[in-house]
Amino acid sequence: MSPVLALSGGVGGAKLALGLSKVLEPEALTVVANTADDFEHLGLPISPDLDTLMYTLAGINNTEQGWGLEGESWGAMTMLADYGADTWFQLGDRDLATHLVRRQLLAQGRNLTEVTAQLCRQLGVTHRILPMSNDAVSNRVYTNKGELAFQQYFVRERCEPEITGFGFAGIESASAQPDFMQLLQSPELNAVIICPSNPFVSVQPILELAGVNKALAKNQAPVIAVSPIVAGQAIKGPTAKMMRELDMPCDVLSIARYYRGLIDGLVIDKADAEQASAIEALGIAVDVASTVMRSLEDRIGLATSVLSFAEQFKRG
Ligand code: FO1
Repeated sequence: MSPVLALSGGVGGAKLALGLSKVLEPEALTVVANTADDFEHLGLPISPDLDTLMYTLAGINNTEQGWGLEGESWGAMTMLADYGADTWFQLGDRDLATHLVRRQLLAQGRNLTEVTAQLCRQLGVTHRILPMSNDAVSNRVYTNKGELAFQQYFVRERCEPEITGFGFAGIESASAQPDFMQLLQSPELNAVIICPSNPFVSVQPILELAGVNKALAKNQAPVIAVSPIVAGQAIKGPTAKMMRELDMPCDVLSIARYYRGLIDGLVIDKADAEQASAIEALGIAVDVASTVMRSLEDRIGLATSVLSFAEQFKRG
């Protein structure tokens, strides 16, 4: 079965990745996770998007919170607060175990790909989840309160500062994960799906890794994005707020313009159908679908519809 490559951030991307994992065999799907949100906290290596994908595909994610694990307890955080330690970034007791194991494996000299593969194996995740790179890349958010690391902006400052731009520290010297690169260069690749993740801080770092854009352009496989914006709103997270602050109209046409030159097709929600012809005028094909994923059926339905849209671009 020809492989499909999904590029994903956290929550929204993981929902579609779960849908894709229900309709594609493990050997037919590779999910590449943004790791530019990663940072070190309390001496532990935090990989939010990798963990959100891993927990979601394992069926143990916290669906209400959007991140972390279901059935979590917070004893360690309470004790940390008693010590007067940093608690602005919350790690539940079970989640802490993931980070302790990741810390230990990295300290033994394994790279992030190997560590992720081991954690996934032990959680019974059979589809391949890869970090975009084994090297450290760090999202920098430029704001009216100065430059912030991503989690400082997102969690500590609750996305309140006004955005002026983004940077990706370490991107010039980081290499794209080798299996990801190999797949991008493979003539067997069937489709690339850009999940409905934040274009600026989740998808862009993946695209900016050396060689990725070039390989995407060269590969015959269609590149299909799913809009993270529905009816002028982001389903979750700060995408809509960022667009407004960057003076971009908060709509699907702006998403199309952002990905112009990269994507062959854009999947938009039924609520945005009236913008389809303006997007098509940019030379981007449009599929109108139900993109709001509330249930597992919604996730599977969107995955199925994205895959059949991609089929239409089959060349030769
Ligand atoms: N998001 C929060 O809003 N508050 C938190 O305390 C928090 C802790 C956390 C711990 C582990 C993890 O994997 C993710 C965590 N997240 C938390 C989510 C995360 O910061 C964001 O969802 C992503 O970085 C955005 O993609």
